[in-house]
Amino acid sequence: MPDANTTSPPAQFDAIVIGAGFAGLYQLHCLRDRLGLKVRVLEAADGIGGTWYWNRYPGARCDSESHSYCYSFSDELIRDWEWSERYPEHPEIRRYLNFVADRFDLKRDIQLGTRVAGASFDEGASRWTVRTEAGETFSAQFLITAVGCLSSANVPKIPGLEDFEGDWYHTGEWPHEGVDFAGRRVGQIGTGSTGIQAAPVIAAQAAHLTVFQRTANYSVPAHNAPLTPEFKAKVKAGFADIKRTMHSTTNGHPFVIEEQSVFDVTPEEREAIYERAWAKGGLQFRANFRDITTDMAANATAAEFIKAKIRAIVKDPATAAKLSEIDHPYAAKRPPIDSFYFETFNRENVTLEDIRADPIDRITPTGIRLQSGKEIPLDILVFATGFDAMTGPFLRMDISGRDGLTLAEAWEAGPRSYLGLNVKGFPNLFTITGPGSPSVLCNMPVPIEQHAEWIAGCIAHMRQHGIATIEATEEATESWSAEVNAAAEATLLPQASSSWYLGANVPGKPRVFMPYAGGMAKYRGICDEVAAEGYRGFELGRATVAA
Ligand code: N01
Repeated sequence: MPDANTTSPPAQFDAIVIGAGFAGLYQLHCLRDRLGLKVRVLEAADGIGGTWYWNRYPGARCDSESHSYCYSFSDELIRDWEWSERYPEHPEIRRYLNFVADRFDLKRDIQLGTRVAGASFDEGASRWTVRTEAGETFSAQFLITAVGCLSSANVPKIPGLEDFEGDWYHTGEWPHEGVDFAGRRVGQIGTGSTGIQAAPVIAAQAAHLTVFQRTANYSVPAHNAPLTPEFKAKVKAGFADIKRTMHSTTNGHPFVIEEQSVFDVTPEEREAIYERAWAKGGLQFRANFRDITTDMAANATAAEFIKAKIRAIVKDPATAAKLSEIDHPYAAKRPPIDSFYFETFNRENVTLEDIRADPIDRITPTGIRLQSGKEIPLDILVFATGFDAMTGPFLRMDISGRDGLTLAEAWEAGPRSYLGLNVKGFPNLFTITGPGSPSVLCNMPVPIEQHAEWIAGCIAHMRQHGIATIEATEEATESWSAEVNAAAEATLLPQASSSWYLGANVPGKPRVFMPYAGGMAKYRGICDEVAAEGYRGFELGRATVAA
C-alpha cells in the first residue's frame, strides 16, 4: 500500500465497488465475470462478510431462514452448500460467504483493510476518483456502493461514558476474540432485534444482566433447530420453486402472505391460526393475514395475541407489564424473533429497567445512574443501540458529485434517490440497497441480487450504446420520493415514531421514511420497466469515454 504522502497516479478501473459483503461480492462477479470489466472491491474490514464480519455479538444469527438467506443465482452453489440450522449463526454465514468468494475466485480483486474516505466525480473525464484513508486513489467510470444499510454503529451520547471504568462494546463492532461475561455484572441498553438475540445468551454467562428498555418490543419465537436431512434434500430438489416464491412476494421470504383478512375468520379460528403460527415461529407470523401490516384493527389482534403470550411467559407481573406495554403496532418496527428472550426475565440473575419511566441520568465510573437516583453497578456495558441506518454508511464518506455537490448537501433534508439506485447530481454512482430501495424490508439477498443484476444490465447497455454517464432526473427523483412516501403511508410502518426506518433513532437525523415499502416483487417490475424503456427517468450522457 503506498505511503499517504506519495502522489502516484490513481489506479485505473472500470468500476470500484465499496464493500465486500453479500452485495459487493455478487456485484464483482456480475461485472467482472459476466461483463469482463476491470473491477476492484475496497473493503474496510480485514475480511469479507460485511455486516457478518462486524456483528459477532452473543446470539447473532440471521432472522431469515438459512435456505433463503443465500445467493440464488447459481445452481452449483445451491447444490454444494449445506446449512446446518434453521437460522444461520454468524460464523456459518461468514463460512458461506468465503465459500462463495473462493468458488468464484473473487478474493483476488478485493482489497481488504482499505477504508474509503471519499470520492469525487470529475465531469470532464466522466470518472470517479476514490480516495482511501491510507491515501491511495483509484479512478473508475462507475462507483458502486455496497456499504450495507446497517453498518454505521449508533453509540448514543449518554453523559459519562468516557469515565466508565468497566468495558463497553457496541454489538455491531464486537471483538473477534469474544467477551468473557463470567462473574461480571452486565448492563445491556437496547431491546431491538439485536438486544433480543443477545440478552438470553449474555444472561446465561454473566453473574447478572440488567436490560435497559426504552421501548418495549414484540417478539415471536424463532424455534431454531438443526435442519433435518429430509429438509435439506427437499430444499435442494425444490429450490427453483422456493426462488419463485421469494421473487413473487413482498418481502422476498420463502413464504406467501395469506389472502385472507383477519376479519374473514371467527375470533376462535384466528386464535387457532395465531397459535399455530407461534408454534411454528419466525418472521412468517405476520404473513398469516393480508392486513396485519396495513390495518390498525387487524394489527391489534396480532399485537394482543403476542402481548398475552408475553404476560403468560414472564412470571413477575410487574416485569411482564413493562415488557408487554408496547406503544406501536406489531411489525411497524422490524419484528424481532427470539430464542427464549421473554423467558430470560424469569432468571434470578436478570433485571429489567424501564428507562422510559426512569430515564438514564448518566453513566458513572461504576455503572449507570437513573434519574430517580437509583444506581446500577456494572462491570460491562453492551450497547445494542442499533445503527445510523441507510444513510450513515454513505455520509461517513465524503462523496461529491457534479459541481462539487456533496451527498451530505443533497440529503440535508433526508435521502432522495431514484429507485434507491442513483442520486441526482451523482452520475455513474450506483447505490446497492440505498435509501428508497426495498432493502431492509426484505430478506436481504433477494434485493441485493436484483440490484446487482440490474446495475450490471445497465452498465452493459451503456457500453453497447456508447453511453458515458447515467444520472437520475429531478422529475424521476421527485416522483420516486412520492412513491416511497405513498408506499409507506399505505402500511402501518410510519406509525412507529421511534423507528430507525424513519431515522428517528439518531438525534437530529431528518425524519424521512427511507426504505421502499411497496414490495420487492412490484419494485422488481418497476426496475425492469425502467430498463426496458431505455432507462426511463435517467439522463444518459452520450459522449464517448476516453479508454
Ligand atoms: O437496533 P434497533 P438493532 N437510550 O435500532 C435502543 C437488523 N438486525 O441493532 O426503540 C436507550 O432496532 C432503542 O430504543 P428505542 C434488523 O433489521 C438483523 O436491534 O429507540 N435506548 C432500541 O431498543 C434490525 O431492525 C438481525 O426507544 C436506546 C435499541 O436500542 C436492525 O438490524 C439481527 C438509545 C436499538 O434497536 C437494527 O437492530 C439483529 C438510547 N439513547 C439486527 N438509543 C438478523 O437478522 C437506542 N436505544 C440477524
